[in-house]
Amino acid sequence: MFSISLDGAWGLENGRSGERYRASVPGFVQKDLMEAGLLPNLYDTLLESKIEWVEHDDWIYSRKFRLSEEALGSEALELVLEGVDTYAELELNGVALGRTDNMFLTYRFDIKAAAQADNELVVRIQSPTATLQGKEREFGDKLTLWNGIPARLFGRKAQYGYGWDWGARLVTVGIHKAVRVEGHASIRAFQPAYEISHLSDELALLNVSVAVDAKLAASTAANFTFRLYDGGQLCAQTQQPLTLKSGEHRYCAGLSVERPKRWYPIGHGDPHLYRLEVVVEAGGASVSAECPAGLREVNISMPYDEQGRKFIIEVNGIPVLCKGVNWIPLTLFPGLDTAEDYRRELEAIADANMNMVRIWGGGNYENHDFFDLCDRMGILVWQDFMFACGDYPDDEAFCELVRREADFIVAEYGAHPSIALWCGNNENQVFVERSREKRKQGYGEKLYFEVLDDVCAKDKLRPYWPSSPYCLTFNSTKLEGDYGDQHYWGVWGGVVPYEQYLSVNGRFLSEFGMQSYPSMRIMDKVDAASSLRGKRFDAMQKSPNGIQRLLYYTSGDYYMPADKAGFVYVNQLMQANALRLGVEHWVTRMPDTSGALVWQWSDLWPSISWSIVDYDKVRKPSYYYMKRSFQSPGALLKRPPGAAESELYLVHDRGDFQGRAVVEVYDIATEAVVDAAAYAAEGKGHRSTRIGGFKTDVLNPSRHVLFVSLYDHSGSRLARSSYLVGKPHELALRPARLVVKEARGENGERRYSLTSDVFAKDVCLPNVPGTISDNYFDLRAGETAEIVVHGPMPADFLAAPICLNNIGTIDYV
Ligand code: BMA
Repeated sequence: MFSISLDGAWGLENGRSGERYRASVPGFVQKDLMEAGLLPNLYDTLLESKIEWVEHDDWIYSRKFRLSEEALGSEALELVLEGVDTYAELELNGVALGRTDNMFLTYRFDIKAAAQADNELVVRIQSPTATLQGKEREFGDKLTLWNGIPARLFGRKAQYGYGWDWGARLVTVGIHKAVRVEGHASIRAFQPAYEISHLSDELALLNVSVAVDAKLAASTAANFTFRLYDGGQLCAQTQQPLTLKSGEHRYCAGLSVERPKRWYPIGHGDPHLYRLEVVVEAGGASVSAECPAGLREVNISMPYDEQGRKFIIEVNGIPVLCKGVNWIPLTLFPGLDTAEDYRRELEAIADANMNMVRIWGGGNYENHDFFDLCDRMGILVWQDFMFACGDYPDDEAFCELVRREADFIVAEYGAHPSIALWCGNNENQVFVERSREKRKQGYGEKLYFEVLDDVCAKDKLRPYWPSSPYCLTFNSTKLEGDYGDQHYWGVWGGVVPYEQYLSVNGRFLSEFGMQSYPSMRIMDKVDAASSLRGKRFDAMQKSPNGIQRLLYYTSGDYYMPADKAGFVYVNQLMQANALRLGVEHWVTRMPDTSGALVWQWSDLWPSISWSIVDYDKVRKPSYYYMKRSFQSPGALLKRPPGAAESELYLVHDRGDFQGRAVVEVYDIATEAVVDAAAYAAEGKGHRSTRIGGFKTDVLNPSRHVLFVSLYDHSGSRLARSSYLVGKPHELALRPARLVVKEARGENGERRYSLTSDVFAKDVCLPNVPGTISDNYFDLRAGETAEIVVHGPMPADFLAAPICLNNIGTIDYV
């Protein structure tokens, strides 16, 4: 087999004006025009009206390429496009090859007849918006939605492109994945797969299979060899003579593995990976394919209890406390991410003591690089199908297109053990319910309960869950919280105080969030001179009444700072306070609550949003707060509303623990520990255990701060965090003199020791685009904290720590 890449420079023509440009493949028209300076860049937050014209035009991509005699002589010659966005007609040397209509699919066209030595390939992409609006008119019924325009619902194109409540409208047009010519023998093997029919410490029995496309006139005898490798070591093999039929079919065999090593998620064991290789020999040709293989069982356990039913994701029989984030695409240009881009994000996620990422249904299916990293790191993936926040059509053609997409996605990515479950959609159950009142089946119901359910039923490696959230029943979304997974948006969405989190007892919080401004790095790039009322900042806020809500929540926690940077600092801290309260409440409820996934991980443009890492990759305080709250084992303090006593919990989701916890009361007026209590921290199994209480109603919110530490049985400190008795504005902080000393580590990393003369609240190095070992922590007087900054820093980087003590405030509110 050979493969000739057609990636690189292509010609690009505007279908209306005939104007010509240079294009990059993989890429997008908008990206090329931005790079050529013909469209505003993404920090111009008023860009939407200046770029919209692109989505209303047709665009013609073209390129020439040569094929050798040998290439032309191969038995099968195919043009492979891993992704086209979205509606295109293809022509090779003037011969029509076919069309594309789903940006999530890979397309193959037989070019045996059309190919010659000198070739010209033309890809005519129709205006996505005109095409989708045409479909909308044809469908007739009016479909409802949140975010974007109704036309988006009719296409298999990343839904967020039409604008979301955290991102600009940028309706991409392009060839966004690799293009190549492939020549091969009359057979091609692809998408190897495995099912686990038995898994014990002694033995794993696998049903292995591979798809073969045979361009053969008649059935032919073939020999299949399936091999399982553990690193370089062959550990199981089976050979099977089978008869190849013409066309695309799947062929199976059995494989047994002695003393199998299981794949475990982070914190529960080694994420052991095997490699499955398949060789198919037929008629003198030999072709092969391979995939990762992870031996693990995943199921959703839903035992009944007094409240309803728990929702526990079990891996290899272990109940896992799922801690993590919701993932939206990394950029406004879906599909262009590299392994390096993913590595940076996933390492940061794992570093924050998280073990699950939910790929949200309004975005894009990420690629193998993403899942390979999750496989290797032991990160669990909750994978939505790409439907979000709306009524979806259910005519036959649309259902068929979705079936093809799901078949492809499940076969292409299903071998990755990190994918813990497939989920039908994001937040569409409420649309199903609502439309059921006027039609027999709700909009989209057929997709999530028939089409996707059918396809996923064939995947034996993981469960299928019809929607997120979903509470196991039709005719009510009210039970959400007692059954199934829950998106809780009373805080922010319902503008209730974030303390309300403490009364939310969902079984698996797959979404909840609080907004904040991005770092001053971004604010200054967008508009250094403007007040927060500036138009360019307004445009960054896509959520209705966003600025009012931010002021409401921020003023609940803090005095109003005198300047913009001060406001951004406390506003970000408010987000961290809110998320922390919710997360620690849910984590301490394990197993009654077994998941907390923060909405949302990162930003794909300079937005004011729920992200915990901003568009410049500056980690917000929430990132560091979540890292502490998710630490395992952990000791967390929870104060039920109005209670005299705070409850101390040991979180031992990773299994039995025995150690010691200490609660100290620190008086910031005298800079001394004035009270302390020690607790035996013991817990059995995978859960959280209440290990004691601590009287907090007698404490003074202006001067007392609680420090909670957890020690292992040998006395080493595993964790320490601090809690306030009241709100941060109640603390009588004094001006702090922060002293920073810099040293270079052996690997060039910068090490800083920070000290303060008085208790300092939320000490941080702000605006650092990258990795800091810790940030936004409290320092007692005279105490030293050492933090490490990794990676290259911008030239203007200055280690200038700040803390809440020194933020100037206005004096009348
Ligand atoms: C959730 C998500 C998104 C949205 C977010 C913030 O419900 O599913 O659709 O961006 O809320 O509003």
